[in-house]
Amino acid sequence: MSELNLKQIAARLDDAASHVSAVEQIDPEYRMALWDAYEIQRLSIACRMARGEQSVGIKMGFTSRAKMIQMGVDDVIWGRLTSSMAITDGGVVDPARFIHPRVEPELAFVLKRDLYGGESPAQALAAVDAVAPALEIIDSRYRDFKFSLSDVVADNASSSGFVIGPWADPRQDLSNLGMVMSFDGQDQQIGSSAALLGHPLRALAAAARVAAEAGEPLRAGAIVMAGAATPAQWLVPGSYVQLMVERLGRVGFHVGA
Ligand code: 0L1
Ligand code: MG
Repeated sequence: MSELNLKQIAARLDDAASHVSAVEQIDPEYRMALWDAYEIQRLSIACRMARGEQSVGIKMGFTSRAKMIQMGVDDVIWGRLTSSMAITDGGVVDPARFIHPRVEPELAFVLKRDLYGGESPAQALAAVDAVAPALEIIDSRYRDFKFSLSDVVADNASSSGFVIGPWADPRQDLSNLGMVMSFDGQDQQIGSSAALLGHPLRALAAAARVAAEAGEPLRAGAIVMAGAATPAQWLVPGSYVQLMVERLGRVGFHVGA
């Protein structure tokens, strides 16, 4: 696909996100090469950077086996996090910012050292400053949340918002932490950190690999959203969304009415 075509599609997706307006799929027939889809993602995030947003890290998607099987893929996908996607813990999120938002329970890491890709999970841990409970708001820019693999990659892996709770020492057993996401105190999804590629540190090592492969290795200070422990839930206007992670604590946000 020509650079001009890729740029046009990137601008269309950026426009859909910034004007909160759904668009048709770009690759309904599954014909687009994945590297073209990642180039569209890069170009569409570049539009945000040109408006003053900063890169703050990356998000991992399809980190659970169940979601990989559902999508017919055998690797993770990833997207870029920018400063405007950050939501304060306990803050209010205006649902009008999104087309059809969903939320999913995750863990986040922040790095104290660069990662270059190829690290083992234990080596990746040595570069981590802290770990935290986190919630990701995903919002596909495609009509009816319907997409192919390259569609969703081009659309920044549906990344739209993230909320990070209290940072904790990462040198503890993260392998099987209970995670409960509730709306107004009612449990919605119950899972375990083991859903993240079997261990959240594997998701972190995978993040280091994909970022390095893209020529953008993860730097000290970068945030990594490590992937969802359960299926996502539609946001309910007026509700309070909370995630409780065993030993790590709570994170949450209010959804405006
Ligand atoms: O796990 C993820 O964050 C992938 C999000 C992309 C797929 C979706 O929108 O459900
Ligand atoms: Mg996610």
